[in-house]
Amino acid sequence: MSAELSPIDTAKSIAAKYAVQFVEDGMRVGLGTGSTSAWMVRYLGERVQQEGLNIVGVPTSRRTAVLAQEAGLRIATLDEAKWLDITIDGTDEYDAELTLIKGGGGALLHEKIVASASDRMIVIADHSKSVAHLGAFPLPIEVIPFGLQTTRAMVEAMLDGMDVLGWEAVLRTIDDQPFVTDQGNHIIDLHLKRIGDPRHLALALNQVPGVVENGLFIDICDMVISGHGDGRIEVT
Ligand code: ABF
Repeated sequence: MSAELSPIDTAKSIAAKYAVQFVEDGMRVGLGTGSTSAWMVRYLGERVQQEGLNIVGVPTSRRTAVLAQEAGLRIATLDEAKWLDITIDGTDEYDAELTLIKGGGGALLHEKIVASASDRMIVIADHSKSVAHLGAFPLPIEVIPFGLQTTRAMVEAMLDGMDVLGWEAVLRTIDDQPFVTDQGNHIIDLHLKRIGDPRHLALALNQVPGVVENGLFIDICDMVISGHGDGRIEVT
């Protein structure tokens, strides 16, 4: 563990540093959002400076776009890149099937689009994100502003028949106002405690009118690189 980093930051930074080795010259790279991804952007910038790598980054959020430019990375929109060679992003939970819960940072929509438009998706995380069953972390969904509370009620009604232990749907707020995503939508956090059938739930959620996307990433992640506070790395 580095002397000046806490165990959690050591875990995040070593996972991020390990992941950037998979980026090759000429690649189009999806850049994730969150504190672990911030380490990745920093290390990727260092590789570009030191090795003269010719890569282009596609940020998954405004926050990441700022970090990428500060790190000296060339960035482009997803439309300009068209398709990506690799995406490296964080997560809130991952299970043994590499199914993820993402969206704690409110960027799940762009993250899922970018990750799905990539030949390879690598997740970086501290090892606390590893779970036997998904759901302890509230599942974020992105919903449009129109009829927000009605959409929330329809989601809760749908959850009643699902293989979950909890049913509460909570509008995410910041400073007592609804959180607004980069896309101008809102986030509802679903407190499900345990998700028995992620595939069924993901399909049912996106059928509810007003729901744009959900934070379950299924069959998208190819590899998880997780770090421990003592310096160990696990690759799944
Ligand atoms: C982002 O990374 C989000 O989807 C997820 O919520 C977040 C995890 O944040 P951190 O890396 O700070 O734990 O991709």
